Amino acid sequence: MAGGGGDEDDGGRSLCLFDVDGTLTAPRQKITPEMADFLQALRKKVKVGVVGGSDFEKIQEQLGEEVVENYDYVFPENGLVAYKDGKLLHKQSIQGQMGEELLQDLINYCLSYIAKIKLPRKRGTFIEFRNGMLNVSPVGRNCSQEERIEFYEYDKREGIRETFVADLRRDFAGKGLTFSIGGQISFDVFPDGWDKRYCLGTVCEDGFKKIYFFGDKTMPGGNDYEIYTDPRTIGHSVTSPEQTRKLCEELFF
Ligand code: M1P
Repeated sequence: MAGGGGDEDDGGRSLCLFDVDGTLTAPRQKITPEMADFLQALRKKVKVGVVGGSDFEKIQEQLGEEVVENYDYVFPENGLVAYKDGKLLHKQSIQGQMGEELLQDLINYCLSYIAKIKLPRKRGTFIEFRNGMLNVSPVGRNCSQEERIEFYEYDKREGIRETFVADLRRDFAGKGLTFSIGGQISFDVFPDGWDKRYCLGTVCEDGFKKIYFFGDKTMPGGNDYEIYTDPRTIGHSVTSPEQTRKLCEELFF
């Protein structure tokens, strides 16, 4: 556990914030009906929000068409896009923050870097331009589920993403950019500070006594690390959706 405070429920003035991939669902897969029902039962005890690195379309694909109605807060792209009580609160723009010059330097760098890597397979959509971040995938986001797993295993052995990110950190040092490996086939690039802590700005205005956070990438370098260790949250590190559920049962039921 990271952060301050105890674990007992305090009667509705608590918020549980969940990462998505690896915490509520298997990576990039749909939530199970059991887990979805469990979260609705949890909503009777505390407010429930989700904060993912993915964009809104992917979170909706995984958590269901009615995601903004079914959760009190929905924070795609680390909270750079924010929904509360079914309504869109705000959207950030990466181009506005970074400026076209730096953005193009980064895109050009990534495309030429990818062009030079030989992989078992390459597909399409190597850069996904989102509201508040760029998502860069050496294999390409168009890969199939089998190709995704193949790349993930290859990357674990060869460190493709780790080397790519280390080179970017060296070559873009001092430019105010964060490079974060959160999933299986890609990494995210966003301005410093636009990590998952960004969503805390929104929820802290709502005066919760306790904000719990549950995530699986909580080690330094993981995309849950900053929010997990933030003093405003009570951080819990989990290894699977099953463990998330068990922990919440112990804490809130
Ligand atoms: O939520 C974690 C990550 O999920 C996806 O990663 P990948 O497709 O590589 O498994 C992406 O949406 C990524 O942006 C996100 O951080």
